[in-house]
Amino acid sequence: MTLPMILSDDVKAAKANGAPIVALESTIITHGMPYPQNVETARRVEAEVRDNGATPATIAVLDGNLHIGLSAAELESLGQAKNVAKLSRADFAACLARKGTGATTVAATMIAAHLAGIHVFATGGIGGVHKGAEDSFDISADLNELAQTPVTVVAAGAKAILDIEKTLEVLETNGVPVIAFGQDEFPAFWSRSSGLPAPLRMETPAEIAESQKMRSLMGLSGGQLVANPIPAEAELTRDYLAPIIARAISDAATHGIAAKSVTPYLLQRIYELTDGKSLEANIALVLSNARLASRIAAQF
Ligand code: PSU
Ligand code: MN
Repeated sequence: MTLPMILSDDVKAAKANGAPIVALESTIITHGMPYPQNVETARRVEAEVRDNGATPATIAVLDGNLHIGLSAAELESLGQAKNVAKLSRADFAACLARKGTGATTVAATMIAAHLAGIHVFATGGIGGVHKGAEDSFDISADLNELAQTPVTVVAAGAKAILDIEKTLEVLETNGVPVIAFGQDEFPAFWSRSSGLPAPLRMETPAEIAESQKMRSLMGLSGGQLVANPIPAEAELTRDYLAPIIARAISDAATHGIAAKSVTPYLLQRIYELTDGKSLEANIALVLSNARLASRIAAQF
């Protein structure tokens, strides 16, 4: 038995030339944004990576094959598909073994990137500790993955739908470096500010890449979380979002939303309650993360 992994021609060429590659996830396409903005955004993110001198590798499982880099047609069909599995560490192998189709979360994308020898990955926001986790035990597998798989993940922090303070605590317990890019505060996805300091602050892509390499030299497992604040002009303020998030969370409770459905439900509800403004902000921050990730990838 061999691993059914297919590298796109672009990714193969980049690997052969030692050129920078940036991994991109697919759950943001299938579960994070509505069609057709999801496909349009995925294309723009890939273009942003190319414009910044790196090769994009969007990762997904299609009919039992692990694709590292998708064609335009594959991206389009994934973006339109219904009932696609949302894969994390727990169900990734089973999906491949049963020849299924699934979108990769941050955790699964990190695993795939590492298998393909890719060091840097750009996304929107990571999963984290949900509010009320003391009762629900809902803590994203993304945090555990950051602790064990050596990939640098560029995100805009953690969403304010999460308990950000507990998310930072779990990351610290698990030995994950959390690096705010160019500011002291840990950013909160749609907002530049979370009210909480980031454990580390860095100013350059070179420092970030060197820190990851140093971890490997020390034999430390795991990756790094780079928290890149959303561009100021695209930000939604914490004050504006706080009541909207509270409403979305209470609606989720009313409808009995649980487990894997929580994050997609909240994102969709916040999109409705902000008249689409949350999606515009989400697109702007993903593009900005793709840019920074490309600059970091160039340092590896
Ligand atoms: N951030 C976004 N949109 C998303 C997600 C994150 O801007 O759709 C996805 C990522 O794939 C992340 C997942 O890994 O949500 C976290 O889900 P959960 O909370 O169920 O672990
Ligand atoms: Mn969860």
